[in-house]
Amino acid sequence: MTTKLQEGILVGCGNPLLDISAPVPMEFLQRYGMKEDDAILAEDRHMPIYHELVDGYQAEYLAGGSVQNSFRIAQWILGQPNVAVFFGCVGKDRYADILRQKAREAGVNAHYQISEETPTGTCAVLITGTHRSLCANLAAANRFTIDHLEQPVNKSLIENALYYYISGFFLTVNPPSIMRVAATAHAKQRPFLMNLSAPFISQLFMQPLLDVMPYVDIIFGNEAEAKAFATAQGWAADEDLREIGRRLVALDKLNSARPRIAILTQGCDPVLLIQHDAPVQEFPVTRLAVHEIVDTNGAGDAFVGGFLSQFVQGKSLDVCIRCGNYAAGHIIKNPGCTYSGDPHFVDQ
Ligand code: 26A
Repeated sequence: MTTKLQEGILVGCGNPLLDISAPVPMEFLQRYGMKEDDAILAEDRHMPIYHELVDGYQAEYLAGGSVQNSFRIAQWILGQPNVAVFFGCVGKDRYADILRQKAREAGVNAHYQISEETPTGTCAVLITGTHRSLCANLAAANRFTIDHLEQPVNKSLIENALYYYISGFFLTVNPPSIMRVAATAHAKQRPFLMNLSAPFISQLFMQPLLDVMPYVDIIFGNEAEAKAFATAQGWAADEDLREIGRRLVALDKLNSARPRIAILTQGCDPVLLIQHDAPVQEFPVTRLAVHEIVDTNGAGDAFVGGFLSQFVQGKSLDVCIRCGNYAAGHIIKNPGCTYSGDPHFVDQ
């Protein structure tokens, strides 16, 4: 990176989770009623998963949480610390210390709210070949309250930011905080970016998602998430992804001077860029050989991280998306949403 960016120009909220990741047989997923490439919230019947992974499989502990992952990747590519500020709630325990340290190492300025009585959230990452299935036990992450954003230091961090990114996942925790950040972005005419995050968000949290949608300048999602949104909206179930993108872009928007953009990923098929009044653009993805793939956990988050690293530098959408693809390709070759060595993205 050549020019120095203002610190804290990117602000986001999310669920800080410690990932507990292990390769498991398909039978493991079936036993817990889970599907490949899905992400769910843990119910009581899923609670034994975490111990089972640690006791019976080769479990690895990795920093996780979708927004925090994206910000760590953006920081890795930027190479200048503290461009990104992250808010979320953790417990007072060893897992929180790990997350704090991993955020700091990556250069993310994490301002955690701390829950005294609830442990830090975890996410079981079940790896089956090139697929992954996520089961999040939010615990302390679910204790996030809007007061945290009202603390004077945090309030001014939000007001001074120029770009805002929040996951759809955070709709399960605290929609009022999302609305607060979205309203600030809107008042200051600064971009507010969101992610569909998982099919269950559209299935179970459609109303808060629709409430925030008028503020959303850029919406990210993958194929399954876009289809789940379409189905929940009652759009034709077999709707083509491009058409879903067009309809996402056409949903009501407060700032009509800046039409919404949808960016839809589809695994190793091309990324779609859908803009109002323009042909859909496709960005190819370099297909990795199976032996190069360590796990696909965090690929979508890394895509967003790469995108944000360029977006906050005012780069064109073309460069942002190509960097997203670069970042996703890199982290797939590493465990969880982690990187190795220096980034090698050339913006041309
Ligand atoms: C509310 N839920 C279900 C979640 C998550 C989540 N991050 C926030 N909220 N479920 C899984 N993740 C994170 O997604 C990453 C992979 O994209 C996992 O922690 C994992 O690092």
